[in-house]
Amino acid sequence: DTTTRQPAAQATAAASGAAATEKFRTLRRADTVAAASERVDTLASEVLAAVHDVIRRHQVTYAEYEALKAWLIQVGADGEWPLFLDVWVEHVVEEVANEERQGSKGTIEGPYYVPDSPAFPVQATLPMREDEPGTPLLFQGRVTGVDGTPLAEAKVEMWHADADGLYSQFAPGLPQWNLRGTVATDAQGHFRIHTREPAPYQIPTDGSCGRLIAAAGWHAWRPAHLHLKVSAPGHQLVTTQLYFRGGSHVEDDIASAVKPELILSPAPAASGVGNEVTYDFVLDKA
Ligand code: MBD
Ligand code: FE
Repeated sequence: DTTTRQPAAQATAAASGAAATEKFRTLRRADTVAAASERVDTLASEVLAAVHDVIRRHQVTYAEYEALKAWLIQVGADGEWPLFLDVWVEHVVEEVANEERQGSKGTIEGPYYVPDSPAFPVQATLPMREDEPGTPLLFQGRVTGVDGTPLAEAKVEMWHADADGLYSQFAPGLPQWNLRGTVATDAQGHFRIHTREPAPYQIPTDGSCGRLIAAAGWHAWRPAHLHLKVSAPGHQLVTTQLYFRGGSHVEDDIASAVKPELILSPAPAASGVGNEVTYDFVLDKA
């Protein structure tokens, strides 16, 4: 009975935030922009002007200004800048970045990606505990180019939360690579991944992001989702997420990262065990 099962240890905002901040520091792309000073001037000036405008229009008080200062300081102390930015800002960056793409839709990466997960051939079961909870899910499909050519040397990287909504390496007590793996396609571009259906994800309620959500009267939930990065030589990598039709918060994701093309409708598996779903990826040329 998964509904009464407790996580092995309590996941705290400070612990998952610190892990996400540390991962970002060590893993972020080395090609970080050496921005022209004009660009910095334009963007910084406009962001500040937008803040000034809000203060004037809403007659922001000194008490409110100091509450903001205290909150911003605490976001850093909790290590929650990756969470804050990926939940409330990244979706627009992704929209702008991938406007021109013809192939599969992408969406935000979020704070919990870790590169170099264990690699598997065509048919794989993601690393998981012996008694891994959740409905078994067979996720299978094909990777092609925009012109329909099967992509034989494609990589399908998947990572997702467990049935308690927890991510390995960001919550205590989980094996390092739990529910994270990289699967290769066969000569026809096919892949098959056995995993467990994830649970919806709740933003930690005990950190700064949780305090903002509570103070504003918002909810703290993302719908259950599978994260993916799909890539192939000579093609653009797609970072995406897939959701489950009818699942909680598919219609009101706190991170605004759901698109209609990204909703799966799994059916009972032919094997009789759990569910299965087919989803094909189309990659643009590099
Ligand atoms: C997640 O699991 C996630 O995918 C995002 C974008 C933000 C917070 C938690
Ligand atoms: Fe996620």
